[in-house]
Amino acid sequence: MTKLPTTEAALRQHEAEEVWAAIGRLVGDQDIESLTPDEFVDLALAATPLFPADLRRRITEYRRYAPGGDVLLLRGLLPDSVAFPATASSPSQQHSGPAQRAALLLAGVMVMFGEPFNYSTLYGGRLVQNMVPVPSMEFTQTSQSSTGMLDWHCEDSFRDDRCDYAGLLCLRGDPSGASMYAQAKDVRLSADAIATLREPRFHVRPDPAHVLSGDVQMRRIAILSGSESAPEIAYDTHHLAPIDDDDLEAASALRELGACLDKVAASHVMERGDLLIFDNKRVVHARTPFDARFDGTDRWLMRVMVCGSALTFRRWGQRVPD
Ligand SMILES: O=C(O)CCC(=O)C(=O)O
Ligand SMILES: [Fe+2]
Repeated sequence: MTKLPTTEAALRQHEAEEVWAAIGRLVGDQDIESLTPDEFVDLALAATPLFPADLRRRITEYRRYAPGGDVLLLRGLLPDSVAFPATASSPSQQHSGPAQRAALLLAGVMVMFGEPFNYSTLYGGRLVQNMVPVPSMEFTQTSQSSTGMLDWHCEDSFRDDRCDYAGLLCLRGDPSGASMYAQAKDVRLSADAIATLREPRFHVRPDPAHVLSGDVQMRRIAILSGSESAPEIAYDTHHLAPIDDDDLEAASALRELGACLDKVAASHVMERGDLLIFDNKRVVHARTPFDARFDGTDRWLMRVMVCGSALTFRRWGQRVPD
């Protein structure tokens, strides 16, 4: 397994303490859960200047040219002294106390990438979702899984307005649950396979984490697109297939791609205070199995998805589109 393709930046403990205290002052005695999604993001915008200038500079650099790779790892964001409540028991569980402050901290970083959003069909439309194990979901292909591998996917490939970036903040780690990443620009395949993957010969089924009413049409897509130096990718191990069952060339190119992703994969075990941001158009990700205890001490990540395009955001006309 190769090293994570990333620029890494870390806050020192005293910087993390200062940011945490300043965010505490910003929150005051407000219950963040009572804010509308837009009010919450306005508060997150007020949190942005509280981060050290070097961290903000790294983010700008990453957004422009991603010099260190398409994954950005920021570390040490949560001071050691903070005690978090029991791990949330569902993706849409509300936050209390220090978990509210962590959610705002995460949003305060993510708002530097664009507009935080969620779909109304996903985890109650909450802007800050919990990636936590849920009983009886151990082997699903959703963030609620644990004992089973969460296989290669991009967030919401079935939507053409899928997020540009996603950020995962670790409140509680698990030594066996590794986050895995593969960059589209590292994919090496035969010229024929690449050409096939660049054609719209595939379609993708909705992600099972979404609660959808009625039949949603499978989206017709090319797997690879964009420039050769910074190619984009839409991929999902389980929900993607050639449109035509007889298209053996497309099926074979997909298989080759899957094997190549395994080869170029990098992994990182998230530790408390890590914030991992990935480019959802240029990176495919996965998570290795881990054991869930369901006793409040399980792995707990918070996620915020971001729309980096003001144009797309205006088209939605709301922060939680359908
Ligand atoms: O838990 C992780 O590391 C990633 C989770 C994830 O990819 C998802 O929920 O879509
Ligand atoms: Fe994911």
